[in-house]
Amino acid sequence: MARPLLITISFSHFCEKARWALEHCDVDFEEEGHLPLFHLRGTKARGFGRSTPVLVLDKESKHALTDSKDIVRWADSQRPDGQRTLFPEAHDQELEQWRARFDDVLGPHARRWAYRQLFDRPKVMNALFAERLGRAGAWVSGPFFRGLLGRAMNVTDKGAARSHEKLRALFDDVGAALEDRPFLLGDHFSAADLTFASLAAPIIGPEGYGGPFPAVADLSPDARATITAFREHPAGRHALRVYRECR
Ligand SMILES: N[C@@H](CCC(=O)N[C@@H](CS)C(=O)NCC(=O)O)C(=O)O
Repeated sequence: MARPLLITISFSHFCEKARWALEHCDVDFEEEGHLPLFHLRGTKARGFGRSTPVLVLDKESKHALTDSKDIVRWADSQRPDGQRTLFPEAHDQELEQWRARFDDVLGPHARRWAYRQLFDRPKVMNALFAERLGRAGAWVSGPFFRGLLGRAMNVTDKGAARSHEKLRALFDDVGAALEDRPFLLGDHFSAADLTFASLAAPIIGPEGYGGPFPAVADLSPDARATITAFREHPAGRHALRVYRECR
């Protein structure tokens, strides 16, 4: 079989989740990274829906996985030793509950809060986009992208404040669950920790993030203070530790 192709928005945290799982399970794959909007050339134009990540398993038959959770599960089934360590059977239900909350709440709210901070600092956002568009291209297209992404995700002050609240509540629940165990499902690293840490990345800025990442030091003082608070929260400390030890 040819190497699977991972189509991404390079800096997306949902794509980081898929990338981390594939690397963790020693899958040999190729990545095709895009900027938002341009990603449609990789996804929609080829008949793979809109969103990233997409993992193309067979280019001829167009067999592909179009959701990050399915890519994580598939990656775990490909381990050379046959051990499915990311999905411990005994914890099926618990894992599914965490996964759904991380995918449905943490991922979208962390993204909206982070975009709000980027919109406040066009220079930081442009640096991310300049990697592919060049500096001039990023400056010229900046307002267009802010308008487009802002409308798509309702990136407003009010929206970001609501996201912040949701994130704090979720972090409190994760922190409480970790009071008596080193990992979310017990003694071992699993898809729950991987999903949590990758989707929390936009609000903690972990070292070892597998895609491009905004310059946290150049964000507003308020944004940096919030990131520091998330990093120091027991749940944030867990995500940072998991990045250090398991990424
Ligand atoms: N449920 C999807 C969500 C992925 C998602 O939200 N991807 C975003 C990037 S973070 C995306 O590609 N958005 C662009 C679009 O939908 O056009 C998954 O887990 O794969």
